[in-house]
Amino acid sequence: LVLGQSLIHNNLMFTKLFLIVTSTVLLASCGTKLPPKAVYPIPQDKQVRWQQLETYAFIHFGLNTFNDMEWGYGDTPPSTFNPTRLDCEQWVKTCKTAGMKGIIFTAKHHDGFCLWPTKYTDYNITRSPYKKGKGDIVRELADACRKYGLKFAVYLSPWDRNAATYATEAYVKYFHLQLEELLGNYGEVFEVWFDGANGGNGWYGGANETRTIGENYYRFEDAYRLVDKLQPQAIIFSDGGPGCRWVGNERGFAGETNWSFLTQGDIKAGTDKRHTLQHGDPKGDIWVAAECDVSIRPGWFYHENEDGKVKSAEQLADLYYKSVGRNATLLLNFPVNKEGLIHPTDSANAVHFRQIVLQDLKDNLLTRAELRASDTRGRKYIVQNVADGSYDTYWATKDGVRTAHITATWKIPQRINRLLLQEYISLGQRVQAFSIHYLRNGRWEKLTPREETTTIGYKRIIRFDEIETTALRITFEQSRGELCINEMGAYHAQSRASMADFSLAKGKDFEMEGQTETAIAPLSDNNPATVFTSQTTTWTFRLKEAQRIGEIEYLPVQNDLTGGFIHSYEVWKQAPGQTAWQKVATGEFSNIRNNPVLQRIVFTPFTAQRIRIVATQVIGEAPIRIAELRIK
Ligand code: FUL
Repeated sequence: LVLGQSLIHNNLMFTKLFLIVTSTVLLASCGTKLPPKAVYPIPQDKQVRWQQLETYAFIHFGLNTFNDMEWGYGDTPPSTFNPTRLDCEQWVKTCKTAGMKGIIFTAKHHDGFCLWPTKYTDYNITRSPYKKGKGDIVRELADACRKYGLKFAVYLSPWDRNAATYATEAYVKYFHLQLEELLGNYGEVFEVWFDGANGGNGWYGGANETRTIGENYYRFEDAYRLVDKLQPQAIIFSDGGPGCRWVGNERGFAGETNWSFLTQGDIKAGTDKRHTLQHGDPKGDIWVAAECDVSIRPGWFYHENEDGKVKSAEQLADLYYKSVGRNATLLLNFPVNKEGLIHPTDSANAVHFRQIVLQDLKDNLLTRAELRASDTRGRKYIVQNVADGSYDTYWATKDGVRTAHITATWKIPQRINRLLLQEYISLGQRVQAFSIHYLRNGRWEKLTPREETTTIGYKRIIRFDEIETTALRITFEQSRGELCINEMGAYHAQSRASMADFSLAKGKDFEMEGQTETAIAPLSDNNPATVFTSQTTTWTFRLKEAQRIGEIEYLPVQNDLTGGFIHSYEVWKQAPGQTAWQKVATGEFSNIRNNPVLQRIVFTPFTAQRIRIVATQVIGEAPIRIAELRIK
């Protein structure tokens, strides 16, 4: 028996050895068949799956909804929470039709009011008239999500303006217990959302004071361990991750250049490193992709006076291109109203938005093109993989090859105005620069979209003015490693969002008459902190090429109530080849001083060579100060 055993053992050893030797020989003979080496940092599988969700919804609902507030103080009685027609299935069906893959719900906002019957505080839904105190909206929404196949997630505010113990150790225990209760009783969640706001003052059980907390006050490391234990598949959001990061603004856009990396320890909650959050850190050592949170209305919570300010389907489509199309996810907020429903305007615009995006990216012209690559790693990594619609197959280059191009050719000319690129991020984010050329009258001409062609990441969609061509060439010019591209698309989109933004800052598409380039620089840099100060009330823009114009956006100076604000305006156009000016719009920006949110003037699109904006009435103190001005 002993002898027999050792014979079997020897035999096994021999077989193992044989296998190792043969597989080594085989791999050596076709070494290029191995995938390229990962370029660190790389995402966890759950981070890849999370990014594949692309668009998901936020729902802000709570006492604020009933008190017309954004940040309740923590002292409003639960009796004011009284939705009369609440229907979580209506929220879920709306979100689903709008293409949202999941919903993140404000289970507790900064006012501390809990929308589930928590055992840890009385400041909760059981003390409200809703279902005579028997309601549990976290449960209702989790169930509705499951019923319609959406993922579910929770927002639990660390800051709590109701809790008497806030800023002491007792509160931290309470916060962790609440987290445990939420994560343990409502099934699977895909994300846990920890907001960075800590405004300081609050009701705090009647103390009515300002409280400050230290850097590690919430013991987030312990909270994260709890999440990993109870919900290992969940992504943790906080300003700096670890699962995903805030994009540094609440307006729904990521940087054109956007790396999915941060440097460990660099971003603290409530940080001001907005530039890093918006663009990522190219030298970072941890994978933390960006999430773009934005509300469909100016506020996060429902306010009746914002019923006329719901973002249009076109605006939402624009944000899709600036978030999902820039290597981030789009977290779109729906403020549920006092009845407990998503308002019909919000729902109509969101659904229409989805249709625009689907329509824009419906027909991938590359599936009918002949594709060639200047380099290919081997049979498993052929260039045809980029147009096969499968995420897991990709085109890759040989070891050491970091620049290459892909050419698509068609027998008949194609009209194109969108290009989609995806990197196989499981092996890291690599591309640092690329360019697009197309065949025009038999020559390769460089395409100059109005945005940077730098990073790609999980997904990048570039919009440009329509071209007609029989060949397109994408050149990957600089990369952190071998190229791994898993999907590419060329499309002819119909939507108005195809009208690219004109970038005043670059002075490329227009000139502003009578103003220096440095003066106009802040106008469309997407940074509300940089302000254009104007001594005049008339601004004339000369377009280098005549363009179709559909919209003007004006963001007044923020955080400064002195102004000056444009209250009433006129817009004039000069058509190509003409000298006469024609008035195309007049109007006013009501309530601009109290609520200096983004203002829009939408026209029936017209073609113009020059545009003039005149402020016919100014409020606040002169001079006029403009944070952003965009002509689209
Ligand atoms: C912010 C919060 O202070 C807002 O109220 C809202 O919840 C938003 C999503 O995050 O920082």
